[in-house]
Amino acid sequence: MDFKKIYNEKIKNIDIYIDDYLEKYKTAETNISEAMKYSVLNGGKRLRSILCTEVCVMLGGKYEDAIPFATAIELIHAYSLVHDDLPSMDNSDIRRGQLSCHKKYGEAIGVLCGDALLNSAYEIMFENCSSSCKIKAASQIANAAGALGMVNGQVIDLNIGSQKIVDEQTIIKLVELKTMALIRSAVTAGALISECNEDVFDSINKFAYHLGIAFQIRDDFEDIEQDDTTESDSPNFINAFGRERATDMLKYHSKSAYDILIQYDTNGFLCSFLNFLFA
Ligand code: GRG
Repeated sequence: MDFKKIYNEKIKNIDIYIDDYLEKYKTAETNISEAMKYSVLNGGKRLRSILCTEVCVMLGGKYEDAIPFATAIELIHAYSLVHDDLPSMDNSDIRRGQLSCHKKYGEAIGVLCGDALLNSAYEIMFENCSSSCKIKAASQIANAAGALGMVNGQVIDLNIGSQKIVDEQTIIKLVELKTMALIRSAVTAGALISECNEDVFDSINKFAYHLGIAFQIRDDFEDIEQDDTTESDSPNFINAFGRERATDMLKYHSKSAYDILIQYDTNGFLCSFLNFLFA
């Protein structure tokens, strides 16, 4: 399998779908629709949306049923990045190698663009909630993004403030909420939409847990490598657990995710995707 080619095609298909969906906001006749497109279609791995559609298809569901929900998750992810970059949060000028939304359009539009993206995610889910499984998937996605999920993770992160080192429990909780919740909901939404049985759902849910943790540890290592330093300013797996334990944890969680996935992944795409993420 030419993984890179297939992966790029999947990204392209998702981007076309998102681009088409966001067209309707052009009728706003302000620059909000431009800011929305700018913030979503500016690159990114499309990890969450690909997980949602591919898990659904892998478990016997239809791509067409999953893609609106995959789009919603990608819109929520983009909103979180736009707001995370704001001066009151991470104050970042660059996102995905380009000016962050508020740097390009101003801070007020940055706030409003995040709001609009989040609402557009709910719009597309409502428009497509044509079965009880899809309603359940939408509910899990909303829960993962909200005050018991990603938003709370961000609050914990803000409360940690400038402390470089925090205890292991806090790091795990932070990651479970800030990073893993949305990734997990992408996977579980895909599984719910496929209408798989409960045993398969439970197993796929465990896969998502291991994947979410592994993904954040990998991101922490990447941050350190990019900054060309041995230590990051913010608390992460490496300064909480030490390099060696963090490496072991990365191996353990990525292997655990793989071992579950391989039982279901008949066409091999998602296993290759994991290899690509954790190579
Ligand atoms: C503002 C409510 C709110 C939440 C912000 C997503 C987030 C929470 C903060 C961004 C900072 C960060 C490092 C979060 C951890 C999750 C993570 C690794 C995000 C980046 O996800 P990727 O690598 O990004 O999938 P791309 O650009 O590939 O889509």
